[in-house]
Amino acid sequence: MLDQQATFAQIGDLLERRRPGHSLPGAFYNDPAIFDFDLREIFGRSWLMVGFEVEVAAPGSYLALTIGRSPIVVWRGMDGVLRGFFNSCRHRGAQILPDGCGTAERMMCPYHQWMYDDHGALRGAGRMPRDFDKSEHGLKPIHVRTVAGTLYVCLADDAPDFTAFHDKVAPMLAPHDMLNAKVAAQATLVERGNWKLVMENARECYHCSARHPELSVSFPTDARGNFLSSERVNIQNFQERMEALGLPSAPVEGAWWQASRFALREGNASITLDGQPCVRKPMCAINGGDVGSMRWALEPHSFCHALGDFTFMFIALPVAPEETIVLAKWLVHKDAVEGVDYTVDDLVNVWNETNLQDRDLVETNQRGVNSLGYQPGPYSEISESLAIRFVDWYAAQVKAQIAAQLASPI
Ligand code: 3BY
Ligand code: FES
Ligand code: FE
Repeated sequence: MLDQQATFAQIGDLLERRRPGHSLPGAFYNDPAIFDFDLREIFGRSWLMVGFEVEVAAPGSYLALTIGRSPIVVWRGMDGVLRGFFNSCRHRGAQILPDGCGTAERMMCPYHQWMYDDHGALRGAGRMPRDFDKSEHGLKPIHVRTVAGTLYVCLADDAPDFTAFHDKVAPMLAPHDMLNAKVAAQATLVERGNWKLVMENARECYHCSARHPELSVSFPTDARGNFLSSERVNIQNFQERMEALGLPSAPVEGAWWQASRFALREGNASITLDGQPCVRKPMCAINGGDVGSMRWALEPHSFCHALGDFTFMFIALPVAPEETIVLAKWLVHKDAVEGVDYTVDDLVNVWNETNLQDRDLVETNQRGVNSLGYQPGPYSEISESLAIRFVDWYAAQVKAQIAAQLASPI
């Protein structure tokens, strides 16, 4: 405890001395103690996007993935109710289901075959004493919520309030009909960089025109940091036009989330190699599927784009101080037939290329911030406003958690 308090005090002190509007002191990008802190206090307390409700549509279907060092599972019970659990056995802690999607009416631990039902209750535990109380050894629950077919979890006992995010964003996502969709492709990328470098990079388009030629065809890479104003596109007109079509579009945000519909470059209706839709059966058919991009993003780890023809999800999952997994998913209309209405190559092309290009940039950034010569540098207020928003949010979270922990009795 003393050690932990000393570490907290050091982290707090380092943050106190950071220069506003500048990248973080180097330790925030490579120090193991700060990484542990991030897993516990940031990823352990925030709402995190994990995928789409269609991945857990049928009774018994589950989605298992590892957040930091915590395997979790979102599981639809046989009664149709979605529940979430730590995917760790209550015997000696083994991970029960492997990461991925599947279907199970019960969950059996592969180690000593303890058996749990779809409510997380322990039903079978062989060779335990007569008075062993199974009811004391159910799976530990986590919070699960959905918003218009998108899926979120929070591992904390007390989750941050979800209401405003849900209520404001649900009507914006609803026209994209994500409950009548399917995951058409997924990609996992291992990046040799701290998760904050992954996210800072994901939160700015300062580098986009130079480094993302494919994305730059359709994406307003010249726009200001929040994509809401640009010399080329009159965003106000665009949003008014979209609202008139019944698509809520105006920017909304809370401390840990943001959402808005923004215009693609003139003449483009999707984020594809030629800027034209690549799925013949649209998810949102309004205006012929030409509806710009409905973007939503959560601190600490995600951004998504819902276009007329597909939806793209990007989430960052920290693995080690200098290693992060980027998990990407592409959603299309459930009736779109591969090879007839779309090809996976066309669907994934731009974001796959973009993610690979970003991986290089993140790894390049990591090598430089590890240098003895690294000194925090200034963000561009015009082009990196969302990166500033991300580090400010992070710093505020860290400070709040440190204050709470240092104040709590030992
Ligand atoms: O946050 C976003 O939506 C985008 C996607 C490309 C780069 N990044 C700023
Ligand atoms: Fe799961 Fe032993 S660790 S049954
Ligand atoms: Fe990028």
